[in-house]
Amino acid sequence: MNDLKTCIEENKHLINKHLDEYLEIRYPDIIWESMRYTVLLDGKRLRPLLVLETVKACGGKIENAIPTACAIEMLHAQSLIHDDLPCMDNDDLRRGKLTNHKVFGEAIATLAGDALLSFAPQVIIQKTPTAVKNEIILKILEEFLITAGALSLIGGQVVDIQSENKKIDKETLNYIHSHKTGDLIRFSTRAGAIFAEAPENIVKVFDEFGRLIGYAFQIADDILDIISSADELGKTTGKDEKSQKSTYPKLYGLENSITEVKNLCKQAKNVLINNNIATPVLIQLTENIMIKSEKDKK
Ligand code: GRG
Repeated sequence: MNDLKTCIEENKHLINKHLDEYLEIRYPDIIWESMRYTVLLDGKRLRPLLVLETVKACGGKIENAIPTACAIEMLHAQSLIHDDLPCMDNDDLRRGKLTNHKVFGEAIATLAGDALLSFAPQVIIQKTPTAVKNEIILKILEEFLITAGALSLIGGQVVDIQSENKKIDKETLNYIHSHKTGDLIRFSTRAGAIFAEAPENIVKVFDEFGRLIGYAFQIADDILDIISSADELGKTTGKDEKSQKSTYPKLYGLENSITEVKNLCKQAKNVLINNNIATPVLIQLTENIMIKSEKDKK
């Protein structure tokens, strides 16, 4: 089954089923309701899809990686909840609905993000099949915690916030993109290869593939912020310009940004093809990032 749309829908169904189960409501109900709210809203589930497709590409069993794929989606949802808070991007709309703090208030939304962050590693530990070696679980946990921390997502977000209303150089922009967005995508492809017990050189190939599409994904996201409507994206658009964010299109212009997305995606495809580990879904996913950034030309 190679059609990307079908694959995305099947993956969504599988991941949502497990997220719903893991996030059953306990006492106090309000925190679980708030956690569930953003996690279960209609997102693309791109990161879980990358985990599971990489497992398949490496010949592993997807059931071993489902808890980690869900934990990554929880971490992603946590970053969205906190990113939308008034003290950060101050947004009202996410995944086509009101943001978490608009529904539950700032205190519960902040705590829901915190709770997701500490619940996700518990899911990895408690729900990964016992057949998976402890050393793999430990490696995944280490990489999860690094990705969630100051060396990665938080570091990227901090530099992003500090760069508002400032002219920044290419290195700083690179730091923001690769840490704020790229690292979670990179961890998703790495995790897939690690669960499939792929040899170190193949883990490195998926690391590079994840790095390239992660970078392209953030540039494409910034392009879409300029060329799309809120209805199409399910989140407020034109925000980067309003808050004087340092983005690739701002620094290099729209046309150069589209060219850069194309170059990165071509490189990403070549990394898979040259190492004989390309699958139709991974290739189509990469092409999809490219196509999205070109939307304005149609
Ligand atoms: C990890 C403790 C901790 C804090 C997070 C707030 C923060 C620090 C980082 C912000 C990270 C962020 C929101 C980056 C933007 C990434 C991005 C392009 C999101 C959109 O992803 P999609 O398009 O969204 O996959 P859906 O809704 O489809 O999942």
